Amino acid sequence: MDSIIKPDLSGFENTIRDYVRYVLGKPMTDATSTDLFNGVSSAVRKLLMDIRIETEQRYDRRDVKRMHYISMEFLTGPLLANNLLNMGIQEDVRAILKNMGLDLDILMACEPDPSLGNGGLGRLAACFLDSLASLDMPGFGYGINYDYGLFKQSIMGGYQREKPDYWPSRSSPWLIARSGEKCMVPVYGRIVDTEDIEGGYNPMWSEWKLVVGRPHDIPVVGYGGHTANRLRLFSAWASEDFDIQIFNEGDYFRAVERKISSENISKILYPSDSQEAGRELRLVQEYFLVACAVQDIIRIYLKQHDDFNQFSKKVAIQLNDTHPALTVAELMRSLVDVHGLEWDNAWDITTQTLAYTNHTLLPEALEKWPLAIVEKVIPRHLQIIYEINRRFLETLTVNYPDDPQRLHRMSIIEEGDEKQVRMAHLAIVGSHSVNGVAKIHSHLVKTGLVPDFYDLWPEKFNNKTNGVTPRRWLLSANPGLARLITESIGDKWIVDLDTLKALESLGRDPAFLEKFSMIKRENKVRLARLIKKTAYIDVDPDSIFDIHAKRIHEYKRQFLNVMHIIHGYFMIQEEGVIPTAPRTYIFSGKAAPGYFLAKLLIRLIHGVADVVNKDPLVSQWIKVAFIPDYKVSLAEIIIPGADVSEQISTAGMEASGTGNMKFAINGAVTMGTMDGANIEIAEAVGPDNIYIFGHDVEEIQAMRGAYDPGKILAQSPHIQRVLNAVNSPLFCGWENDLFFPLFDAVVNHGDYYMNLADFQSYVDAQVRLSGDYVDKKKWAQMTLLNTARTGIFSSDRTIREYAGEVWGLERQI
Ligand code: OAK
Repeated sequence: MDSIIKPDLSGFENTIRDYVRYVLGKPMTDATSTDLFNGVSSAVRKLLMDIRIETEQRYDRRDVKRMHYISMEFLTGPLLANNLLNMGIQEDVRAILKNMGLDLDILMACEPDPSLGNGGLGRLAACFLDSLASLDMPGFGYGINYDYGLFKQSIMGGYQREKPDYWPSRSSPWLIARSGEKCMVPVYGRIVDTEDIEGGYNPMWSEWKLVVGRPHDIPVVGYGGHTANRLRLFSAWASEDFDIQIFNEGDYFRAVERKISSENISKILYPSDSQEAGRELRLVQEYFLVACAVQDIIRIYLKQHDDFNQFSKKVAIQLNDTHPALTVAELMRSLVDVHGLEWDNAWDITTQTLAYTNHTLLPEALEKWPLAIVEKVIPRHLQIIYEINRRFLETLTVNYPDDPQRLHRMSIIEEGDEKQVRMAHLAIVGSHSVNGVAKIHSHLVKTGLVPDFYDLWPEKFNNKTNGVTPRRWLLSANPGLARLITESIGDKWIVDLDTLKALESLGRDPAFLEKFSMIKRENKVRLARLIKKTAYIDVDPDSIFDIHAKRIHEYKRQFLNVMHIIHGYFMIQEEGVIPTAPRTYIFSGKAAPGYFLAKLLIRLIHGVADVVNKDPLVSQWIKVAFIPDYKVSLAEIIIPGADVSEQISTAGMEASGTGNMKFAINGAVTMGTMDGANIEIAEAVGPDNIYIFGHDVEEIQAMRGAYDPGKILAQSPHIQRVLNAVNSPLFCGWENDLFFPLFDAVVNHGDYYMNLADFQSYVDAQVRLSGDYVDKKKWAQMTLLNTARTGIFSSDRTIREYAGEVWGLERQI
């Protein structure tokens, strides 16, 4: 590793003082903690800018290839701690502040989470940006500067309540407004000349309204402080020219209304995770992002080139799921309509530049846009999509002359009562690479999701197993463990996580194991304090901390977990069977505001918690807690405090998971199904260091159609007891039949997520786990091996794979 370049901190204190005095207009004595957080951040930002400018000059001088990661979500989490650690100055800054009578930890706690993402896909994008900068690679993010991020969750009477999350999108110290580089985005309007594109006509897209994209940059500094890339987020503004035109017509209110409606585009992040939003405004958002990004990318490219001959050699674009799939049409439009390239040339450039990552197999999350909406919002793009499809189907006719059914299946346009654009097909046709995010998932993309495309272009398909950044998820989130690791094996792990392997042999050293276990205990104490503060529940740090933290979704099977808790309750209550070890079941996660069953599940968790925690006997062995408002900053406390990581999705449904990796790296033992990256975690840690249960993908597939939960129910008095309790007043009190819909989905509607099929095997695995936990030495060794053997789940490894196999991106040290 190249040594850390520490920036010069001589002016640091003065910058803070100047900020408070000259930006905020206050004497230091009046500054609040938030003022001081902003002051410190602006001093850090100054250092970041020096690195950022040097980095850009280095890239320009070398005319490097750049990769642009286009994503509707970037879930960065708080940035101060991470920036300080990556620049290697956290302790120096702590000392400077201490000298000023300030406490860095208190100031860091003032930073709001920029929650510009829902979950997995958005957090992955943030980890990737950290890895790109840490690997000194020219990789940049493009996203939307939402005024409102993901809603804030509170719990009232056991129910989820949503409140808007108005984060300082216009005043965050990390955002640098780039007013000189705005993008003009035409939207709506109509086509007035529909002549054939090949005829050399430039069809007239007229009467569009113009929206302005204003870039705001967040610098992303890599570990070591050598490289700072940027995440560029666009805010939507009304075009002043256009408003003035209406204004001059005398219609002042219409001019203002139009301004407001344009600015709605970047107002709010859609809160549905793995579910299609299907609203016009969402399509406008997707297009707005893509149009701004493409314009910006081309502008940057043309600063150093006169034509497009080098474009795909200098530019790579990664589409984070299908949300930015309109890039295919927008890049074509730009190259053909704006820059005058021939269609075939433009198409070669487009496909050689673009690559697409799929993040879900769930049918309800696969984007399809009705033609009517696409035509209304972006009529010219629809024409281009038709033309792409026409040519694509033509080649298919050559490849599969007697197979019209196949053409139907593969067409970018889905026929039917309501014709729709299949965004995944558009992304696949327009890209040179298509990847899934874990081995099993990539296999299922090829064989289950789009087998026809795999048959046509097998070489396009590849796997890139996800990863997480060790800087945020170990160095920053778990300082105790990070320190112990560095003391024991040096600090190379921070940039080469595979070196954690060296910890394996220390498992034979009782003193080391003792230290390792003590750190987990301290992290559990820290988590217990959080639980007390947010859920008002006392929990015992010596009990097993069993954690299920992720979005609430039927396929993630929080219900199965709750069934197991209820089962444990009855075993103690009715059968006097005491568990081997006391356990605290900890849940955290948001439900999409419109997802009825997921929200009801949150209510059930609280109902069960109420009964269990109040029961004088049972509560000695089982406690249940729900931590509200799961977000990055809370995950950084929750994950290091876990003994057990619940990763129990129905096999075949979780594309990869990344929480599973964060838990394992922090020494939690996984209780999981053979799904997503759990399979690779099992491979890495070995069968003795993970609890695998339930049906695997093949078994689930074989069962579909013939699966009868009623049969399992009839044969299991335990399951009957659990489900009858769910459907009884026990957990809902006076709110009669409250949980019937959850009961009904499992008992009367086929149990689509197969909770019952996996129940017994889950219970058995949990019993085994409790038995192992009480063997302190064995447990400590297991957890150590989880940390030692999960180095491959660093996002540095993932980014190296993308860089080498998809992007052709090189280190620029
Ligand atoms: C969200 C909206 C639409 C499509 C996919 C998602 C999403 O967040 N998918 C998640 O992506 C993560 C990163 O690849 C995976 O680890 C999760 O398994 C997957 O659900």
